[in-house]
Amino acid sequence: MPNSSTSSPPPLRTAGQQLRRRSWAEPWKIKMVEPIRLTTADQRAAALTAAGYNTFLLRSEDVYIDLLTDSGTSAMSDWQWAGLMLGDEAYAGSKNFYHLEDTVRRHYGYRHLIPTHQGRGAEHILSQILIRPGDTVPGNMYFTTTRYHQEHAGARFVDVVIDAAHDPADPHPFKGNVDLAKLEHVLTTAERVPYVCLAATVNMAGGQPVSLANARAVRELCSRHGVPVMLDATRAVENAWFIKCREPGCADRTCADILREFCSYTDGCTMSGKKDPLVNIGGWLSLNDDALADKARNLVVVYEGLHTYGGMAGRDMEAMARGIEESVQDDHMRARVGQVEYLGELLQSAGVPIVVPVGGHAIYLDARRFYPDMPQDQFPAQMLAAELYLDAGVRAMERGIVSAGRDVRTGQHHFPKLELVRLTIPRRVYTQAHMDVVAESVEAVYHQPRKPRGLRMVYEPEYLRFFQARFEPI
Ligand code: PLI
Repeated sequence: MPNSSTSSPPPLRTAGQQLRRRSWAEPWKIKMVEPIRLTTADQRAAALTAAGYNTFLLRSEDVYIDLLTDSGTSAMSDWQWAGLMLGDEAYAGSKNFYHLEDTVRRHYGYRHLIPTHQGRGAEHILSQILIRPGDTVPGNMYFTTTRYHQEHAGARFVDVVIDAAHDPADPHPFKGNVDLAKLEHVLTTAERVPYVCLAATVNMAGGQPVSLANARAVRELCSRHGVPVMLDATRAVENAWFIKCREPGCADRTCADILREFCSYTDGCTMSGKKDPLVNIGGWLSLNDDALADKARNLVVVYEGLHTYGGMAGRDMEAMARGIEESVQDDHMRARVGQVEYLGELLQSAGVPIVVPVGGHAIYLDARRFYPDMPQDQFPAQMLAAELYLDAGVRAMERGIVSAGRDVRTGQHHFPKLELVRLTIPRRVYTQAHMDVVAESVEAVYHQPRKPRGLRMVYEPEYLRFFQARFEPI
């Protein structure tokens, strides 16, 4: 792959002292493959109609290149697969739990580990133990399941991310940053703020990072108000990589070192093990406060499983502990984020409108600029994801008005400024050639002269509607 701005090794000089472009490659080779198949246009049209124009409802066998999500879709290493054979499936006190606990303490730094089946399990427990009806939870942009659990526990979510995060073309290097003035306003005016929810990176803004300086400032502000900070650490290692590449004074530090400092500004975290930690299932809740951890352990046995497995098999905990070790290696992160940047560079050079700067786990297409005349309530991003699938069998995900859902108080659609389609890159799964095919397909859809008219929603589930909603073309 060609060098990119943030992930390149130092440029080499030839004898003539001219700068020479050097490529890099992934720090792994492939040991096992899974066949995938390209379908015909007619097959894809039939599959899309059967799926109600919702890419979540497609069968994966009908997908050629699956960029729906990076969640649980990573390829595990041989060392992780070997770990599966060492699963201690005791109901209580599995040795894999203690290995995981030790690994999380070492790399994330929190005192208590409460395992859960995946991220939303941790969000549920955290929301239940901290939130009281009528509370306000500020955060740097919403995430679907996180906000759902906050609202389900009776809170109102308030977005305190910087304005640049809502502008797909703003090149701010840390678009995930909290706007400290907005946060202070909430802290001083809201009746009760149980905690501040800090996500790193910010998924719905395009996988955008938070700077160390901003995390430190959030910590200081919250300490003055006596409010804890809870991190959504789902992609915090990717966030650490961006800090290394973009924040002054951090270039010579390791991701692992930056991660530790970042987490030290927070009081606990929810984690989806299905992202950074390179496993197909799993998650956890971490807390520093002993009494709060006790409360969480009391609840985890009701909803997830015993406090030493929380819904995971022993082998899953072992694979996750090993995945964490691999995820904090700089070489891994260089290749992981580098592949996303590679796709971003291809699309930008073809003039395709994407969110900039390119984020950590995905390329986000700006559906408004694909279909400038389509009203937002005709679901431009949902339509674009459908058109991408029709073109070459690439599966993407809507991240716009459908994902944003409805305001719990008024029942009206949320109308987010960002109307995006996410091309999410699973870790260690696809090659550079797959990225080339994706870029060519996106370019073809962008330039096609016939523009679709949009969609109408014909079935709307009550909760997290984007997963199962059905649509028809207008
Ligand atoms: O999918 P879970 O329940 O393991 O994790 C929920 C979750 C929490 N926070 C963040 C930032 C996420 O991205 C997240 C899950 N994300 C999914 C499924 C995604 O496709 O992005």
